[in-house]
Amino acid sequence: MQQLSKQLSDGQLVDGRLVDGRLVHGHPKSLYDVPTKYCGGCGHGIIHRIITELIDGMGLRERAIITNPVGCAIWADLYFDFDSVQPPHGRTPAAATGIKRVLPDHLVICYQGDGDMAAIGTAEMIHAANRGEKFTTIFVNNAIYGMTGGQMAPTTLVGQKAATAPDGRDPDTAGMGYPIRVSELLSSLEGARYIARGAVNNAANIRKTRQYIRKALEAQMQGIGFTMVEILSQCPTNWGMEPVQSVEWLEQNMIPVFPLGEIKNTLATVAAEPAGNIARITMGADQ
Ligand SMILES: Cc1ncc(C[n+]2csc(CCOP(=O)(O)OP(=O)(O)O)c2C)c(N)n1
Ligand code: SF4
Ligand SMILES: [Mg+2]
Repeated sequence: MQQLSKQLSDGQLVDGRLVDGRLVHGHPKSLYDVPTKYCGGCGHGIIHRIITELIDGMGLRERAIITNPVGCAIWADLYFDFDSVQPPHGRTPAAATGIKRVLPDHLVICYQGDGDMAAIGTAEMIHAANRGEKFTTIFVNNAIYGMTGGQMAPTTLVGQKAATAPDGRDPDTAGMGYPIRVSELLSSLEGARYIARGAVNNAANIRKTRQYIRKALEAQMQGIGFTMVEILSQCPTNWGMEPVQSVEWLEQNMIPVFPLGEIKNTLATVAAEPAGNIARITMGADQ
């Protein structure tokens, strides 16, 4: 018992966690200590927690700016105790581009849902990634439009029921298309330097997701181009499930379609060079 007390008192609080000690989560300074509007079992709150722990740990609260999406995380400015902006639906990459270009020494995070990013904001995101804009996108993929009542999103699984697909998403007879794998799509762009996909359905995946986000934020602060972490996240309310069932559903149904891991990692090779490894053509005056 004495040994345990000594270990606890020796532990240091870093990023809101005890390291070298064995217990206790502190409350991140960057996260207001208030009840949230999110439903029980929602993944957004876990993701907020990870982001704020990392911002605290990196000592960047005074230089952090987040662009909040239109979607259930539209409430995020009630929880994040650092600067935030609320652009129109899908336009957060454009806003994040402007902010990062004007304030390059700031940590700029572009928070987006799957409807926000992969439907209405597809053009903004593809071009921001292609230009190698130096902000970090946190892409919350819950395979549904959460805020507006469970309509089909571009990431809704084949066969998954939604308010606008009551018999399940049907690419063949109903022409609803297939789930878009945004991370794989953006990975083909030269300006995208780091893209990973995590999940928040269990402790191991949360831990791994945290590592991906840390890597992306650190790369951003080193001036390396576009970075993104996609996060598979549960929406028990619109999936019509209890929270426990929803984390199992995510594991069994979403992960096989959206595999976890680092999809693209060029951090070691590209460092802070200009985006793109395509050979540049030299054109003389006579050409
Ligand atoms: C221009 C515009 N079109 C449509 C909407 C309605 N709308 C609000 S949130 C939303 C979808 C949100 O889904 P998602 O981005 O997946 O976020 P989630 O709530 O699932 O986290 C839509 C279509 C809007 N607010 N503005
Ligand atoms: S509707 Fe879904 S995404 Fe929105 S707060 Fe509830 S569980 Fe979360
Ligand atoms: Mg969604």
